[in-house]
Amino acid sequence: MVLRRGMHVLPSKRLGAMSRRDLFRKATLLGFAGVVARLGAQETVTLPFANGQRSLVRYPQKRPLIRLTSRPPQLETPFSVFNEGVITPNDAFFVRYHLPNIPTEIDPETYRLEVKGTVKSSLSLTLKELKSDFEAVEVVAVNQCSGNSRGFSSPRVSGGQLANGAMGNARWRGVRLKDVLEKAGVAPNSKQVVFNGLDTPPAPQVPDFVKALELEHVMGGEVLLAYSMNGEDLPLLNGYPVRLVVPGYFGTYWVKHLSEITVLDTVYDGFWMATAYRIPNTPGACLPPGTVPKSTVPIGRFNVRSFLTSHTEGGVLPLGRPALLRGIAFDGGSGISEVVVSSDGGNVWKKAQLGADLGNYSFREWTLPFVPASAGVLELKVKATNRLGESQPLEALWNPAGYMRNVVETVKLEVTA
Ligand SMILES: Nc1nc2c(c(=O)[nH]1)N[C@H]1C(S)=C(S)[C@@H](COP(=O)(O)O)O[C@H]1N2
Ligand SMILES: [Mo]
Repeated sequence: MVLRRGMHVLPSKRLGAMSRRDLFRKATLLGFAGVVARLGAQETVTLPFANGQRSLVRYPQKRPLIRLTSRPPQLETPFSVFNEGVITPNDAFFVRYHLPNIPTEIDPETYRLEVKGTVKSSLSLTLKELKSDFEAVEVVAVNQCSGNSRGFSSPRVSGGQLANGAMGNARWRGVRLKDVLEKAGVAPNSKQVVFNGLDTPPAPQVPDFVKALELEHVMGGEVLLAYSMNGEDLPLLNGYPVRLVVPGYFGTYWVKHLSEITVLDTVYDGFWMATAYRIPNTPGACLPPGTVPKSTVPIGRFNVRSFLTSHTEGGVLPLGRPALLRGIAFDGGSGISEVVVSSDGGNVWKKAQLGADLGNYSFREWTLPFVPASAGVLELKVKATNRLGESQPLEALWNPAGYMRNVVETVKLEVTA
């Protein structure tokens, strides 16, 4: 068991004749066949809401992550990871699936990406062709699950009870979907592009996980077919060998193990577009708590969010001693223009300094020197504004799916004399 678990981290020079690909296959296969490895004595964490007890579990290519479910694997990133840097390491990146039948082994030689539907010529691309026949491009972009932070909804709502760790920021490398569609030749009157991956439903009556984007959105050129994440192959659980990257849009569109792209001249009406992942089409996508929406639209871009990462709830700061507050902010693609921090319940806001700009779709670091001036409870509030002037509400908005939470976060610390 221990040997198997360690296999995928052996240094490459000790591998002898085994190729990297052989190793990858073996590692993924053994990892999944060997049940999820326990970390010695089972470690647990408690997320800050009712029934928040979770186990930390270790999957292949991953460090210990917070388990929401195991079939399919749904793993949340421990929040402390977001203080390690603005790029989320591959082994710490969250994992979300809907269907229990996920691929546990993918052969990059036999993998094909089909492009079909209302196109002049259908394509069946190998991984090699995808990498060599189209221009490679990169984007640093946040992937965030629609249900990120759902566990904080009040009144509570059904769905995965996630804290703030169903998000991550990575440097994605791949090719433009636009370029691939141009090679296939999109027929006039085409409307949408539909995406399917290699995971499959457990029974015929369960809808396959299939998503759609507007053709116009795709032809803007920002949507990528990504084969690399932070300079490495995608981890299996994050979509190896190819996933869709839809900068600024919620993770639901970022289809993993992408195998089929279909251009349609109609609007796709499958379950995961027509029924699931929809938000009320009200301002802020919110409703009075406990009510149901009159009409809905598919979820789209992120709203503005910001977090304090350097200090966590319940932490202690010594009175009069200079501290450096640090955190991250992001939005749906216009870019963060300002982050402010309040230590007096939202009366006075101090402007933080913004860190390196890795592009409008990335986490943006912020820092603020701070000297605690009085002993006792200290409440820090963080609020970001984007270049469109959009910001965050002081009171949490509510909708029945617990989507798009972006309240100004408050972290309570203790200042000791
Ligand atoms: N094939 C496939 N792709 C998928 C999903 C899925 O269930 N199957 N879930 C989507 C959802 S809802 C999210 S939030 C992201 C999560 O990406 P990650 O698992 O790499 O963090 O994957 C998306 N892509
Ligand atoms: Mo999601």
